[in-house]
Amino acid sequence: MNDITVVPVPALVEPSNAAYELRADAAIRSDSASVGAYLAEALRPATGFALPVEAAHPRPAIELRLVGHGPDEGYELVVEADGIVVRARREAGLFYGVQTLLQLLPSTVDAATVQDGPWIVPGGRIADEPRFSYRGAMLDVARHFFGVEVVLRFIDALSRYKINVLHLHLSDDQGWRIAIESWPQLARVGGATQVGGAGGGWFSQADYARIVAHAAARHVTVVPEIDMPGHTNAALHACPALNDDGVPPAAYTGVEVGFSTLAVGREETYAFVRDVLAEVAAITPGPWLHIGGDEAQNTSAQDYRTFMARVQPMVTALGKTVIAWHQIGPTEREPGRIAQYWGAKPEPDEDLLAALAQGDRILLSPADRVYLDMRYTAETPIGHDWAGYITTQTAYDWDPDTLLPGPCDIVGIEAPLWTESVATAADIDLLTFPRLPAVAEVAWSPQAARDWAGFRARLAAHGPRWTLRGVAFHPDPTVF
Ligand code: IFG
Repeated sequence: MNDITVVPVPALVEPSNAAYELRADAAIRSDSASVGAYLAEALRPATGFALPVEAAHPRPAIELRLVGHGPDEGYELVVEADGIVVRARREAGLFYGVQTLLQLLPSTVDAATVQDGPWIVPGGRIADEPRFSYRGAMLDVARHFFGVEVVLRFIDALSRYKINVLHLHLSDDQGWRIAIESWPQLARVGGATQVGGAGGGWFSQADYARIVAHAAARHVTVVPEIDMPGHTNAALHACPALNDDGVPPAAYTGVEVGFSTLAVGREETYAFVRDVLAEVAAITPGPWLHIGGDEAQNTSAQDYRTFMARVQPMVTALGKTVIAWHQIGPTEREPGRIAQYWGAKPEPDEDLLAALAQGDRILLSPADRVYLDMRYTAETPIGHDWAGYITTQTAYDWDPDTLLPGPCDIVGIEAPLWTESVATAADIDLLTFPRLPAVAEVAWSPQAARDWAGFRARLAAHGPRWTLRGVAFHPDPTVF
């Protein structure tokens, strides 16, 4: 296990002189049917091996064992000449041990067709666990809509790097993207367009259930966001009753922000919010509902506080925990809420300071480090630059513990991809790879175990894997 190219880098690697060769007669024995099946399906195309998965086997090549001890998402991986064993307290740990194992095999294992072996795994022991429990990526499906298949592919890609949360930005000025049965016009009318005017779309609740199930099988929790009270033109356009004068604004297909607001003094607004949150909560098994709260520039500070004081308890009453952009900081605090910080240095941020003063837990999304819609350089054909350029090194070379002023309870890190300028799956790939694996390592690996020089050498070895998997990544010269 010398010079391994695993990303995120494991907490502890103890190389040995042994090695294991996976052969055609190999069998997998697994305490977890789902992780066993995942591993077999990941190995079969490139090896061409049958790789039966069995609950009991006299001499399995690979064994996935659930044991009654160890850290929540941690695992131990031991590779010896006569076999490989992954041990974990939970299935998620087995899944993460499998991701590491796949990265210990030659990169050709990621091919969709049979490749030549030998399939050698270097020997040794890895003991690993994550630094942060919330390791997320966000996909904005509101500015440009992306169908289920694109979202499932995004989940496949991020789960290989032990990312365990997918935040879906489901509503904004340009589009409403989740069907709400009690307000059918929301998606039908509010989802009819997108940035630029052509196209649009939305998820039926069955589509959303497919996304949730695919994510769960890869130990990814879905966090739905209904952005309020700002970023609401699509809802206002779709529902005349939400507008104070009953006259809906036109559909918006531009890229400005901050101009829309729900009518805070109108009772229909709270009936709308209650119905929407109830339906979204009912189809979301995860613990969190994201209620947005950013850029409510057309909502007075008092109205914003009034709105949030009424809406946050609705989330709690649904048995969920509030996540909101850190502008929520000054409002009445809801127990357990998470403020998602998206500031960029060096602005002193009153809302963040208020969130910290209230004891909010913090989800870090520093825009000048992890906003995947930022260009890499001035030459990047799509993306923004308001938070600066973000190369893979910029995304990697920082310490979450020293980012914010003063002590705070950091739940983890999330890399948002806003899609004003992102229209295709190839655009998603270009901005996401290689920077999301960099953020994944910041969120998973011990600070002391990681450094840019070592990371870039390891990450460069992932280029061939992405090519084999059809990921149209950016060949960032700071990496390759
Ligand atoms: N800020 C807005 C997003 C998006 C983004 C693009 C947040 C929380 C700029 N809000 O980021 O809607 O427009 O970089």
